[in-house]
Amino acid sequence: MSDIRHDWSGGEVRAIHDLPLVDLVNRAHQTHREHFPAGGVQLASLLSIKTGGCPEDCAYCPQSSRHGKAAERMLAVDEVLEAASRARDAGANRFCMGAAWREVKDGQAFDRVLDMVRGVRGLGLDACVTLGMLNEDQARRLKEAGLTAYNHNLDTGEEYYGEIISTRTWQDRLNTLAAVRKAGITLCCGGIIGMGESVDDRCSLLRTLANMDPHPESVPINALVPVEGTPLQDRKPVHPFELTRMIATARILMPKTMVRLSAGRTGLSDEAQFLCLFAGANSIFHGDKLLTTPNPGAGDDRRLLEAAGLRPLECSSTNPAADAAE
Ligand code: SAM
Ligand code: DTB
Ligand code: SF4
Repeated sequence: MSDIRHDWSGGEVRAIHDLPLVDLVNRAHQTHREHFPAGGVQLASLLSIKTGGCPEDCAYCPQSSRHGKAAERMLAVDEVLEAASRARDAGANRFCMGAAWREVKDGQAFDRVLDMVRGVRGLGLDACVTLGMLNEDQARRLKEAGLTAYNHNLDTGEEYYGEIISTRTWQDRLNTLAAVRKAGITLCCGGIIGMGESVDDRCSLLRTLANMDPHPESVPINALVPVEGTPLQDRKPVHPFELTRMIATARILMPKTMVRLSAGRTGLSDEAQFLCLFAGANSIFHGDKLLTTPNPGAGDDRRLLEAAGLRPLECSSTNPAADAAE
């Protein structure tokens, strides 16, 4: 069994990341097999419950009001539960809801989110939300409503963070993550590659995540989706091997974590996606839309999984690795 460690040095992380690709992928795949049932991929579904008009200035994000996206109305609980039910019928067992908020504010909108969480859990699905910053009391109320996971990404390494976001600090991000942990909600925390960061910045992000104790239960690895109107609109796509390296390194550093091949799949061939899944990713977003940008269709995913000999992973609420290990 691989050791679960929380004391990785920068040099160690970089050395793993830079292994010959064939060795890196082999080691990551072995680690994956020690901790998870072979061939399982969790399907998660995403829904934007409140789109656009966000006061933050995240350079990658189409939903910032600075990048031209006007605010839309918040969805009603019924609309969300209908979408969740369709997602469940399509094979998803985790339903993630995102709001373009800087932070959670107490009041009607938050109460509605709590109802959505209760409803999604009532359908037998894991429920994850991403609502921006929150405090301990708000985290406690989400936990009481049955929330499985809270998504709050660090996005990039601490050293590069200031190039991407100026309206909130790295420490703000960590404070929210601590509030989520304190409430007993599982953490979903990852980042994006392809924003002009260096390999050291990527390794720095992975090191921060891997030195958390416990590790985040879920680490989404996104490839930037360059959206017109954002400062990063002209960024060139990363090579699929770079994404593979990021995923494989995450798998080795955090053996029991769900590593999610997240945004950016529409730009990847079947072969590239297969490589990422072989190198330790064990979840994808299923459904033809992420929050505001396109994602491969359900038919494409079905064909890919079938051709690769992969099957939707039946896991709910708990991370399957938690049972398999220790
Ligand atoms: N407003 C909340 C927040 O920032 O925490 C939640 C929603 S925000 C859209 C969730 C995450 O989506 C971001 O942290 C970022 O990692 C990811 N994301 C947003 N736009 C993206 C893009 N164009 N490409 C890849 N990932 C993106
Ligand atoms: C995450 O890391 N990726 C998802 C989820 N967490 C919320 C969001 C990706 C958004 C991609 C851009 C868009 O569709 O707006
Ligand atoms: Fe707002 Fe979240 Fe987009 Fe940043 S990533 S602009 S906080 S919606």
